Amino acid sequence: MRVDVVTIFPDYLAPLQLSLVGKAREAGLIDVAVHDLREWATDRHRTVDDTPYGGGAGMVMKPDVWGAALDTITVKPGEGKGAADARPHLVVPTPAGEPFTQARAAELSADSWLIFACGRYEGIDARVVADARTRMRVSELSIGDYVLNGGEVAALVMIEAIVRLIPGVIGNPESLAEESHGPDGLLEYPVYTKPPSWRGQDVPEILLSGHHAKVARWRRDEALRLTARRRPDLLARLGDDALDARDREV
Ligand code: 6GU
Repeated sequence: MRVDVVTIFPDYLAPLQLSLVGKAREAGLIDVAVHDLREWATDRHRTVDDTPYGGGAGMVMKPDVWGAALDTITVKPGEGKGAADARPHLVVPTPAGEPFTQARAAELSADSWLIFACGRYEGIDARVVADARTRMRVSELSIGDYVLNGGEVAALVMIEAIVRLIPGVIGNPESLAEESHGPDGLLEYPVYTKPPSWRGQDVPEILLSGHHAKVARWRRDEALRLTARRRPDLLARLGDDALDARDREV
């Protein structure tokens, strides 16, 4: 997968060199490039924003600068960088976007080329997304119901969630099946390691029993209870066949 990030704060994306995403880069599973939007500004002050039509507070990012940036990054194969068979999917982090979920992360992890357009200020001139839609897939996505100062941190969040789903990035793919927001739609059950007793708290007896079926049942019960308590919205969204009669007793 190729990942391009366009931002006026390239340093904000430094964590992409680290840890899981950094290792995926080193292993050649992903190719990440971070671009400074100001490279496409044309005036002496490298201006990227201007006052909003219709008035109001704040500044709006200029369409001509964003248009030039996206044109350069997506030049046709043969003319420049774009991988020959790849079609870009433009992701625009915005608090006004559709929810970024584990399902969205999984879909995006199958794409061969993602471009993250990080806006600052009051946002990017709306014509940039409209114009991009004429030649590429575009998703405007939000990571949650709160406001950040810009799309950079949201892009980091999304890239980490997406990249760990690319085959080969996570050592043991079974660890993806049992985590929160995994295939069963439940939050993850609590986990324990040694010692068996710590500060007066004992590891639940059943986990020491070696009885695999009972352990599995206990974990499912705990996952169901936790989800009902913390995220009743997730339980309500499960399909009719997701819970059996035994689950419904919990
Ligand atoms: Cl994706 N961007 C910004 N700027 N703020 C956010 C967000 C994204 N998601 C939640 N808040």
